[in-house]
Amino acid sequence: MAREKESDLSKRSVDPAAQQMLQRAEELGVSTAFSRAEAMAPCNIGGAGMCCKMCGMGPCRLTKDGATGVCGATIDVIQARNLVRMIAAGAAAHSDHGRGMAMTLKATANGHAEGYYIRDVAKLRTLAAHYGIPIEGRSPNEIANDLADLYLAQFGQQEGEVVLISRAPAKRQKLWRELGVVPRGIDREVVECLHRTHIGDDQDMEHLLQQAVRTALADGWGGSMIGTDISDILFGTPAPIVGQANLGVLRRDMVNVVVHGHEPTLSQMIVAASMDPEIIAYAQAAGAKGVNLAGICCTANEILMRQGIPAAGNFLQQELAILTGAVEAMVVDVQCIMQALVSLAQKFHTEIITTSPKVRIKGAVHIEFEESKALTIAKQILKRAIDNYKNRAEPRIPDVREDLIPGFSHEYINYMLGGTYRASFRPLNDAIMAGRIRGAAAIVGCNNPRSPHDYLHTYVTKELLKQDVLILETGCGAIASAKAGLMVGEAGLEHVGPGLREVCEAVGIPPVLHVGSCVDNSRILTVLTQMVAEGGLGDDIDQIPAVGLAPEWMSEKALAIATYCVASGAYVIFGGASPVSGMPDRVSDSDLVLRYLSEGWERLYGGKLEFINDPDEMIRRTLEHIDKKRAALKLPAYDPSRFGRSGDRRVLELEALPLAQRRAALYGVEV
Ligand code: SF4
Ligand code: MSK
Repeated sequence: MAREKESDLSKRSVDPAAQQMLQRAEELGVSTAFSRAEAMAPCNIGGAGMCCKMCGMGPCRLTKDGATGVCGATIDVIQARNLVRMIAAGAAAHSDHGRGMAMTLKATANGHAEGYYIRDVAKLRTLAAHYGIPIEGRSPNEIANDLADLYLAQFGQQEGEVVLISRAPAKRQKLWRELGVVPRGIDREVVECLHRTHIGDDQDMEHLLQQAVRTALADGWGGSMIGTDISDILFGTPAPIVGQANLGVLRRDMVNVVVHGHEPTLSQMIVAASMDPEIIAYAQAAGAKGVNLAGICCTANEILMRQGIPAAGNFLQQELAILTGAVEAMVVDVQCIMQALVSLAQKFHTEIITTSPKVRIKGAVHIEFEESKALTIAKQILKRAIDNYKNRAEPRIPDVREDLIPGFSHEYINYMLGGTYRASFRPLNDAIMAGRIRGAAAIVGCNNPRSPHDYLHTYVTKELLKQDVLILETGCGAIASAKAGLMVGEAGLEHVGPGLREVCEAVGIPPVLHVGSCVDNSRILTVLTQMVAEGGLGDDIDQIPAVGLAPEWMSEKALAIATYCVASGAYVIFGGASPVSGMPDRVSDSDLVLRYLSEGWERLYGGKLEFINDPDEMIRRTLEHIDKKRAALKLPAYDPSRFGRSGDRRVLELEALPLAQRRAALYGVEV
């Protein structure tokens, strides 16, 4: 019986900390996303994208060949409209985050943001110069004011091109112009998606999906990139730092405050406030050693990458953190926050505190964040959490945590490969060209209780590492790898292919690079662009031996990310269900949209989106694609037997030999 229980838990999560908390949820008789997913069978018509509720004549559910909605809409149009709206919502979420960052930069430049200042002046100047903003003889605040104005203008712009498009490879920009998908203004593209999908508007599947691409590009090469740029300018461009991940980062002897969501504006101030002597003294007066901050989801990634603040977990661990009974306050901003947190928290002493003017949850405490009083509000929140410490009952914190080294911004990747005087992507390109690194994979995205928590992320990551594929990760996928111990220097290198291992040992990097949060997928676009610019791997992103994967996706933002990556030339593989799967076994041609996302988009953009459930098939197709791209570039075929005779492994082998043999191996003769 006990063994049966254990195996049930392992079907829900591969993370031992999560398993312990799921066990606790069962003991307490409380529900979690895991148990609710089991109780909630997905609707097969909606899941196939074949239900339309765009007007009051419906909802129309199309389940037979030749069926149409009341208005005559066909299945492919209904599926495309549903998908376009999901992509628009995802792009809106990311981009509104970017807008918030631009407004904070403007307020900082004009002295209206308490506690903020410009930390990365070099990045500010580099970006400003790229856009033709004068920098010589001007103060950082003057330059920042102009950059903020330029970025804010991208949202309401009506004509022309979103300026960040200029950072893509020249050939790609030309293709986008020819195909009519260059975004004109970020808000305009999102609004046009909503307009076109209203009853009686755009009713051509391909034309609808063209607008989806334009909107997604406004996210990846627009709103998200703005979010990343300004976060770096205000809070510092990430560089490697030591961190920890998993629920075991919560402390018995400290007030635990978990920040959750996406925007770094408030969480960075909470980090600063938690180190303030006034707050530390306040916590000590309450009987705690101090305030322990930890993050969930992408807020975690933002403060982990920059300050090494530990990550308590990824998306599916937000409820599990509360189940420890050790969290005094969970402070949330925007995106990926489950409503269920409030009712769960009421069973413990945890307070859920909403802070964004955009997000309220019934039953939560609302303390609205304002930049002009940021530090004051951050201290107010922390004092409230400290006051709650006395209400904590005996906590149950899993003793599970892993070390990691996050902080691989594209600037740092550039620097680490060449050092201060010859920073460049040349060594990375050379390693790929030589076959030492077979190719690259970006493994990103969420958790989804429809598949075992973290299983697909970690399985696919580990298998690709064996095949000498360098991995870049963001979002909840990155936290999964961190918890699995794949982001620590040399740890786990024995499971890495021989060529990649040599590179990791030579450069001193983990084989899985933590690149940031969801909006920081824009960093991956920049890495790919810089690889193109470096030369030797073709003249556009679609020629690079690289694949993007989101094995456990669930959010609409993930679909926007997939779409801008495809339009940028990448092959993208999603695990789990497709929102436009159709039911080709019951309704022929209900997979028209699905096929178009693959074959149609590949013809246009050189990238494609596919949904694959079987992890081994994901890996097979990833490697097949990488090898196909290698062959097209006329690079040597991947051959791991050529590598692995240098680096640390060779040193260890030599050290194990008797002295005479070691000398013979080193010098070719016995000396
Ligand atoms: Fe039905 Fe057409 Fe209305 Fe959709 S838009 S709900 S298909 S009538
Ligand atoms: S938090 S969008 S669950 S990655 Fe960015 Fe994680 Fe996906 Fe939210």
